[in-house]
Amino acid sequence: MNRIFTLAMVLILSTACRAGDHPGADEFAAKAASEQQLNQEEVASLLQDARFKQSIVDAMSRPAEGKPWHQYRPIFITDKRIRGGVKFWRENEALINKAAEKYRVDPHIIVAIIGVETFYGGNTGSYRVLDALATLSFYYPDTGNDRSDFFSSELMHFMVLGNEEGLPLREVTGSYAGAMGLGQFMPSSYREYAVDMDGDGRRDLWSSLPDVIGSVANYLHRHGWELGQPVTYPAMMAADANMELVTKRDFKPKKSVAELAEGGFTSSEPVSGDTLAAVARLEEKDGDHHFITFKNFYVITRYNRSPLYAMAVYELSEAIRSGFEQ
Ligand SMILES: [Ca+2]
Repeated sequence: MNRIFTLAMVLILSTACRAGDHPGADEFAAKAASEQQLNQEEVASLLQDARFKQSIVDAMSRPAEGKPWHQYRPIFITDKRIRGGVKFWRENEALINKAAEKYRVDPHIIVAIIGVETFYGGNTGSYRVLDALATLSFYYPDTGNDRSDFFSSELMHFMVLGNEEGLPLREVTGSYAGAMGLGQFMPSSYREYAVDMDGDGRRDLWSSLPDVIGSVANYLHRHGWELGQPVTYPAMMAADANMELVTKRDFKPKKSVAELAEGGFTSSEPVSGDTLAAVARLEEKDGDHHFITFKNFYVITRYNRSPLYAMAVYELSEAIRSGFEQ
């Protein structure tokens, strides 16, 4: 009896020295030490505390972006979210104007991003980021598109971010994908694009509104936002339009508006023929609708690749602007 107990203790103790039973965790901790000069034991200990969450795998297997536009749109374009945006803008007008001017970004887009991401801070996510990133690094679901390398890289950035910003890595919460704060920054974006707008020496994307607003503005700026330029216009499609022109994944504008018109997609609003653009297709109840999309639409897709996301941000921003200007 005693020997069995001792053997059990030895097994428990020897397990505790490893980076948990997560497949690949030991290699991750070794890599953190060799490539990022992090303390291998600390990283292993963090991974030991990371919990696999089936709910995260489930959420990743059925993203909202898999819905057609007519089902996706009502999630984000609601009276409540529009009114919330007008209120958020009015309450933080000086801050938003300051960030918009500094980073040359249209203010209503900053408000709309924060509105779509977290309902102006009302819902910043309740998953531990450590659990989310470890689950998606070590147990990525079989969706036909394995993104475990991406999440492993984000997990590494998260570990580094802990040192850089003094974040309590066991406590930080975020979305099921590990996005943090009011603007839902992934760890790599946090490190690269977050700014200390209130000048207290830290980049705090949870409780400093200047930092949050400045960071969202800087993110858009760094990805090439064009102040005052259009995001998208509805397109008229000719019966014999070249469907090859419809973008599937990458909305980087590559064709001129004149070329698109020649291919059967004409902007409903006047645009200079040499402006670069792309074509988006969104599924309404009555069938597909097409849109001419510009650089600014592409910049919004840097936040989230889905054209549904970009269109929701754009529509919300316009509704907030008209509410704000009333
Ligand atoms: Ca700060």
